[in-house]
Amino acid sequence: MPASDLLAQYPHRRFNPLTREWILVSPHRAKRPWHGQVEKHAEPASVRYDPGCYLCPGNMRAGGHRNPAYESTFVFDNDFPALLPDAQEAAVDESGLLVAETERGICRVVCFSPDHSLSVSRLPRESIEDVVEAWVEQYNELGAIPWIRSVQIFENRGDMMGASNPHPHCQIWANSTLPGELSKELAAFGGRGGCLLCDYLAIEKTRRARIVLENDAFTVVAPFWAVWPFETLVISRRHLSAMDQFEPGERGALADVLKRITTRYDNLFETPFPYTMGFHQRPTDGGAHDGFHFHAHFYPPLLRSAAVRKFMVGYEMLGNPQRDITAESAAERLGALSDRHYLETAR
Ligand code: H2U
Ligand code: ZN
Repeated sequence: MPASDLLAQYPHRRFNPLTREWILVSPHRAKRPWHGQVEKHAEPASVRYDPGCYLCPGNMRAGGHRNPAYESTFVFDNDFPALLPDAQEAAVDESGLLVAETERGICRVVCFSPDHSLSVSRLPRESIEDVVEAWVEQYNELGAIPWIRSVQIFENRGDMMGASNPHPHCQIWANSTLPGELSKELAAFGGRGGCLLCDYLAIEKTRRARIVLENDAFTVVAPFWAVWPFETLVISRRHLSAMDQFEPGERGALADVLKRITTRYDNLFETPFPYTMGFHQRPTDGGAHDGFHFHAHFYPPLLRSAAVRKFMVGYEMLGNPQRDITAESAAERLGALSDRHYLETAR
């Protein structure tokens, strides 16, 4: 039997070349009965304006700030920032065991639209392009601050992923040191002759077993080393290291793939599909980092229905991450879904 068929049947380890970590895949296990936690079926937000929402136009936020009557995107400094720009410098190091240092940073929130009821999957493409434009501006503006070395843009969608509010929005944390995931990836990109993701895309294009969707500028794959059941990786087809290198068509193309993958996610279990998504881009520490390849990760927790999620506990916390369905079967399911949102086809 070919090795790939055996891997589809038997427990095996897969290597993540971006983080240089292993994950355990147990394809035979997806059939087991489940008597664990059942999540409530989340309904999409129904009102376009919620007077109690701190992100809706014209409403009050914490600390007495009032949102303007914004009509497209709206960016503001997080009222409860995890990082502060003016933290006093201090460091301790006791025998290499008690090691700490102050960290400076800037945290912002980006509202995608004034419409409280929408999500990336349901926003018009042009509105998502406005969001991409806001991200590019923020990457440039924050990245230009001399002590900012990394600009992390991320969206938590849904209660299950800790989002505090259904109003479409994301966060940006820009800080003075490189976060762990970016550091691992940077080392992986630097440790190879050619570009890791250009080479990976070339392999995926010949096999096509894990490609979920693509357009002229971006390919979405269920990566070979995926950990979360329906995890995907959005990779620019052109080698570019950050959003500041987008050509005009690439902003629209990114909006297109983001809308399509989030629509398919919603369609999978006919539910507003929770996820954490975010971009990994070139550090803004002044280095060239030409070898870094721009991409986005989608980490969604759902496994078998709107109600059954994957838990990263037990062996995952103590050993290695583990998954029950293969990346190939996840790609096949996502690839077969429509680009038309289930709420729109129902009308
Ligand atoms: P999340 O939904 O991903 O938690 O993002 C919302 C952010 O909005 C969160 O980081 C901030 C929270 O600190 N926030 C404000 O800045 N002002 C408010 O009035 C409430 C929440
Ligand atoms: Zn709102």
